Amino acid sequence: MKLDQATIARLAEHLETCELEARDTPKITDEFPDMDFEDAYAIQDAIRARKIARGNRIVGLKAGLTSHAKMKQMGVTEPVFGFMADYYTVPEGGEVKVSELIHPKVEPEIAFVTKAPLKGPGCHIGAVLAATDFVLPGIEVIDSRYRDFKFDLKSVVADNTSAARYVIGGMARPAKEVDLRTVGVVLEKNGEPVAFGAGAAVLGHPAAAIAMLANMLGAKGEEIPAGTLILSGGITEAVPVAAGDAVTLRVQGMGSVSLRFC
Ligand code: 0L1
Ligand code: MG
Repeated sequence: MKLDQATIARLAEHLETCELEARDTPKITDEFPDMDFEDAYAIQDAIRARKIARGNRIVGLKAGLTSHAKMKQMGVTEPVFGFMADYYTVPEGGEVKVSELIHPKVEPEIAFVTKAPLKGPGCHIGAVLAATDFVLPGIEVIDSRYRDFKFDLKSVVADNTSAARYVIGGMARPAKEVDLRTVGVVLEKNGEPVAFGAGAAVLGHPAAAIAMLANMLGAKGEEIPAGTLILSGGITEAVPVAAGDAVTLRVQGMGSVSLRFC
């Protein structure tokens, strides 16, 4: 680690305040170019601890930047991992207040819910499928706290991977009954299809993103507990949204899920 505890705490407070006040900021590596990934995840953990101390619950985990489309869109080369707090949750068909966000975008995802713990190292797609209770469609609303969505991987990890809101819904299906590589998704904005893809866009198989998360946590002596909701990452590039927009995700064989922006 390159940063001391006081700096980690200060950066966590800064980034979380930007989130809560919907204010943007330059990326933190401008000030701390030598910070490493351990520092970045320590800042994310400190943000999580601040929320828990305030009475929020952590209701899920996420993988981000898991598709080539997203990596190309953001100019990065590796996946990242974050968490979902209780107030990020939007009910199916519910509203997201744009005034609470900076510059939201939506992305189509496959959500996993586990029924057994997953622990790395050595976690693989087979272990993930065996430990998955069901999968279902999810829309993630991302909202980087960095000005103009301009960041590098360490800055985005510290910023809890731009996590902001999410909705899950549609039809929950046992993972073994769906070919998650060929499953097709259509993202619609105001009734118009705006992005299309198939599950294989996520690291060849969305379960591979969950295995990567288990392996990353395993390296720290942690595991994904049974009953965890995990968003496996955007299948397409992210689509900007504004007040008045209605977004629907249709996933082949799994129904649809929607939200609105007001
Ligand atoms: O969930 C995601 O893929 C987002 C990861 C962070 C990068 C971004 O803000 O696009
Ligand atoms: Mg995402």
